[in-house]
Amino acid sequence: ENEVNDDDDDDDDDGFYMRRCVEIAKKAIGHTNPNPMVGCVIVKDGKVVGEGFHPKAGQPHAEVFALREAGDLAENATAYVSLEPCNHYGRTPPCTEALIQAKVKRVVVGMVDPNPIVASKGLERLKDSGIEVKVGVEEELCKRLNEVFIHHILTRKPFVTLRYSISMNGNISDGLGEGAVEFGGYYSQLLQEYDGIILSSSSLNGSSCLPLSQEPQCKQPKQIIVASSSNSPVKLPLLNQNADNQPIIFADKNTEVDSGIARHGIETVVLDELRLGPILDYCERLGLCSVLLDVRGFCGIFEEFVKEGVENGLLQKVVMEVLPVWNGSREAVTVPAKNFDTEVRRLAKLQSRMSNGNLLVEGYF
Ligand code: AOF
Ligand code: ZN
Repeated sequence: ENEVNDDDDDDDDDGFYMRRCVEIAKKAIGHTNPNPMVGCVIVKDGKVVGEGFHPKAGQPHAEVFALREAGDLAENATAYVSLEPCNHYGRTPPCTEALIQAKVKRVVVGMVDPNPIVASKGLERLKDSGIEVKVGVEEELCKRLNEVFIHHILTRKPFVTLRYSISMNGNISDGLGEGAVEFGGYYSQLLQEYDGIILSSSSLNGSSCLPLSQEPQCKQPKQIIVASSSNSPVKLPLLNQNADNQPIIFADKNTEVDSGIARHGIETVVLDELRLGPILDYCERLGLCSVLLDVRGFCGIFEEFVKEGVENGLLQKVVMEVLPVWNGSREAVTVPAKNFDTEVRRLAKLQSRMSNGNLLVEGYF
């Protein structure tokens, strides 16, 4: 017979409050890099007495805000944190000391901090001071929340997601599905999440503006425009009118770039050979921790990028939108797959959901 005990109830509660941590951590989506998104909830006698999240690098950590709100009620309370509390002096002092000083009784942690300067030292410090510590509650959820942070802190390379839309017969579509850029649409969410977006100049020609998020006052990713000489010339009207978020253009020696672009102070980087690797290195130097490789109709250069990205392990994730259309046009193209070094590669953690009548499928390389 199954025994039901108090421990099981505790586990349920722990999961509940940890999911709340993740929910509030997401309030800072797109704003914390290079830091993680972290949420903290302080619970005393079954009641939430404090909540906090990390808003931005340089600002206090989640625990600090939650402890401030809880005040004296933090004594003998349980603190839930989606990421192991830090034990180092960085831009801010250690959260372990703040928790110890506040005399919390128990700390429940979603995941160990992969940052080598923290990596379990925070947990040890808490245990050494007599606090009860539990680790790994809703761990998968917490890891997904910080997939960019985990990858970036361990590799010092941007987390790269390949995004495209396809028809039911497997052709790449140059349009986005309905509702994708609307408030709450999946594409508009991606734009909020990612630090940078790589687009081909050919996918922009003809459109009067870049596919920016339509959400008011939200952050926009840095736009990286790849202008291969095999595509049409890059023209000025396509560029962003917003002076503090100008795009960067990557061109090859033969690309025709409108002279007005330089006059407007828009940076153009000329590479001998347009390759994904060097562009991502440049993104890293700009401080972009995550980059969306946004494919709108396959042009030659993006075909090369996908091949290079898959073969050299530069891509981490795929987001594919399946549109309810059959594309039988002459120009229809498919996702490049032939002549890859590795013939079949299994993606991990496949997930799918509907978004405005379109099917979204995500997976990890
Ligand atoms: C936490 N809670 O809310 C955050 C943590 O430069 P600092 O002081 O902001 O430290 C950044 C590092 O601290 C970051 O790389 C990560 O390891 C940890 N972030 N830790 O306990 C938080 N943002
Ligand atoms: Zn901290």
